Amino acid sequence: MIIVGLIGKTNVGKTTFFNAATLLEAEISNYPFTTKEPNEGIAYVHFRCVCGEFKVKDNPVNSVCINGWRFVPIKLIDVPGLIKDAWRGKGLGNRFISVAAMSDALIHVVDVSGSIDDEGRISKPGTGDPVQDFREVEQEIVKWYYQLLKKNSKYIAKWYRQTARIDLSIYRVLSGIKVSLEDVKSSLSEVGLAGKDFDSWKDDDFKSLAFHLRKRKPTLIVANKMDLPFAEENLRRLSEEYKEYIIVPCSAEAELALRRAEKRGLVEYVPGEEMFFVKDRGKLTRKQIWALEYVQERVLGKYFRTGVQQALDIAVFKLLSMNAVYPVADEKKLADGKGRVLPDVYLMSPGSTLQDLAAQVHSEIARNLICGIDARLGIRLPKNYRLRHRDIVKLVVALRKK
Ligand SMILES: Nc1nc2c(ncn2[C@@H]2O[C@H](COP(=O)(O)OP(=O)(O)O)[C@@H](O)[C@H]2O)c(=O)[nH]1
Ligand SMILES: [Mg+2]
Repeated sequence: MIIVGLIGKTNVGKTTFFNAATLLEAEISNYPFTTKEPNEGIAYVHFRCVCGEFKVKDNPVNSVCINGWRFVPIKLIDVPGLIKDAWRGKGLGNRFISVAAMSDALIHVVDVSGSIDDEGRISKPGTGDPVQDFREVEQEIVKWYYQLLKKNSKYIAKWYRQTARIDLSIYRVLSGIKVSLEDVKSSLSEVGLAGKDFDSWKDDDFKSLAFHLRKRKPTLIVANKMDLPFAEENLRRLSEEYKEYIIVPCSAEAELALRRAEKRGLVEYVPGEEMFFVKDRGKLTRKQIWALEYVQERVLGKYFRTGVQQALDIAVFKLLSMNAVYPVADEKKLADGKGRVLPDVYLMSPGSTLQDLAAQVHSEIARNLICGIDARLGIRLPKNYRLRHRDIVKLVVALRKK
C-alpha cells in the first residue's frame, strides 16, 4: 500500500489533518484494515470512477464508490506521540525522521496563518513565519540525510573498494529508507560525484548529495489554517519563495468539522466536494450552526475545498503519478468471478505492466498470465503492456492442468 507521511513543525495541524483524513475509514470500509501503530491510519484518494462512463452500478470490494467517485485506500502516517512543545526547534528527533523514511511521498504541513511562534507554541495569527518554518524543517531533514551518509561512510568506503560502484555502495546504506538506486544515481550525477573517487570526498560533497537526495522524495506543501487571518499574504510569500513545490491551501480543522458532522448524520458531505448540505437545521445546536457557517464562509466560500482530500489526491496521482486500474474477470460485464461489478482498483506506479498488476492481484494469476483484454476496446493486451489510469483489464490466465 502507498504510504504518505505528514511532516512539519509542532502545532501546524498534522494530527488534525490525519484525523480528518482517516475518519472516513471507520465509516465506509468493508475491508478490515488493521494498522499496527496508532499514528498510522487509512486515508483515501479519489478519482472519477468508470462506473459513470459505463453507466453501471458497481459493487466495490477493496475500495468505495460514493456518488460516482472511487475512493482507494492508502496509508497515512503522522508523527507518533510527539509531546507538545517537545520540539522547541532543537532537531526533529528520530520519530519524526522515521515518518519521512517510511513514506513514498510527504505532505509538509505549515501553519500559513503564522499562529505558532518560533518555538512551536500556539499564539496569535501573524506571529510566526511559515516560510521560515518550512525552511527549518527542510534543513533538518537534509542534515539527517547528511549525518546518515557521514555515519556510514566507513561502510560506504569499504563496499566502494570492493565493488568500485559508488552508487551501489551508497544505495546499500539508504535502501532501508525508501531511497531507490535510481534516486542515488541521479543525485550523484546532478552533483557531479558519479565519477569521483569516494576516498577524496569532501564534507561539502556529502552535503550536496544529502540536499539532492532530499529533493528526490516527492513532497508537497499543505498551507494549513487558511481560515485564519494573515494566511493569504503568507501563502503568497510561500508561493514566491518555493515555486518548485505544489502548494495546497487547506483547512484541516474545517475538514474535520465537516467529516464529524457527516458522521453524526447532520450534513451530507463527500470529501473533496465543494459543498455540503445541512440535513435538518432544527437538529443543530447553536455551536454547530456557528461552526458550519464558519466553514462555509472562511473556507468553502473562498477556496472551494478544505484541501485535505485534494492534498492526498495530488500526492498520489500527481507526485507519484499513480494509475488506478480495475482488473476484472469478465470484460463484458466488468465483473469478477462472483459477478461483482468493478470490485477492485489497484494503484499502480508509472511504468507498471499487466504482469505487475497480475502479481498484485494474486501470485497464481501472475504465474499463469497469458495476456490481457482491454474492456473498452475489446483488444488483446500483451503482458508487458504499460497500464494507464482508469484502465479496465481482464487478466487472461492459462487453465490449470488437472
Ligand atoms: N484555525 C485552524 N486551526 C487549526 C487547523 N488545523 C489545526 N488547527 C489547530 O491547531 C492546533 C494544533 O493542531 P495539531 O493537529 O495538534 O498539530 P500538530 O502538532 O502538527 O499535530 C490545534 O489546536 C488545532 O485545532 C486549521 O485548519 N484551522
Ligand atoms: Mg500532532
